[in-house]
Parts: sequence; C-alpha cells; structure tokens
Amino acid sequence: MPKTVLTFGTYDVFHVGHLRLLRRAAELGDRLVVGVSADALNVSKKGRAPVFTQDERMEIIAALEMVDDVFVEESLDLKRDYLVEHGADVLAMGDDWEGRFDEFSDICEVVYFPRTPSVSTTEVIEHIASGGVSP
Ligand code: C2G
Repeated sequence: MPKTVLTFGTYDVFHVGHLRLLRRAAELGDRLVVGVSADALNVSKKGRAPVFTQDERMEIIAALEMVDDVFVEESLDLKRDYLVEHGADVLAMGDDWEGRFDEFSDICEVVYFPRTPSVSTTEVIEHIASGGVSP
C-alpha cells in the first residue's frame, strides 16, 4: 500500500518556505496530497482575501513535481473528514501549527516541520507595498 502524506495550507504568493515544506512532506511517503484553503475561508478566518485566487493557488501547487493531488480546504473544521477521505497515513504541517493537530494522531501520524526562517507571504506583500525598501 502506498503511504499517503497530507498537508494543508494557503500557499499564497508561493515562496521557498512553501517549497521546502512540500519537499519535506513528500519525503515522508509515496504520495503527497495538498489541501489548499478556500478564498472564503481566508476572508472569514484571516480577514483578507489571498493575493491569488484558490484556482490559481491550486494550479501552482498541482504543477509541482512532488505533489500528486490537490483539493480545496473549504473549512478548518473538516480536517478529520479530509484525512479519512484522502486515506492519509501522515499529516505534515509547519511548526507554526505545533500541537494543534495532535488530536488526529488516532487516525494518522502527525508531523511538524520547522518553518523556514525569514520568509513569509505577509513579509513579501509588505516588502512590495513599501516599494522594495528593506526594513
Ligand atoms: N511554511 C514554512 N516556512 C515558511 C512559511 C510557511 O514551512 N517560512 C509552511 C507553513 O508552516 C505551512 C505551509 O508552509 O505548513 C503553508 O503555509 P501557509 O500558506 O501560511 O498555510 P497556512 O495559512 O498556515 O494554512 O488548515 C491550515 C490552513 O490551510 C492554513
């Protein structure tokens, strides 16, 4: 049986921190499935729409060589359903979520990776908005 790894994320303004997280996640198994958060979910939970739409974000993620399947994460409360539906053996997330998904360790292995330091979508947006002036 192939080992399936699942990870969730927004992946807005795709950057090297995202790439490294997906690479590490893929190395944990044979198949990597990515739940990309819906635009509506970002508006309701973070109070702002992503720069790129969910279709654009999904198109980028699906094109990556280490990604086998993508789906839209419509609700933060459906994680268990998504894990079961996609047959996840492992749930992999960055350690900004450390401990937050331990409740799913009854149905899969839960792994947290260290975030890549000094890069985030928010900082990229702020950098561009400032006209590229370093802080
Ligand atoms: N990441 C990372 N290093 C960074 C930035 C992000 O390792 N410098 C990781 C995050 O820890 C996450 C993934 O990249 O595992 C995607 O990051 P985001 O797009 O910021 O995802 P997020 O909005 O945290 O996910 O159910 C969770 C939601 O989908 C939200």
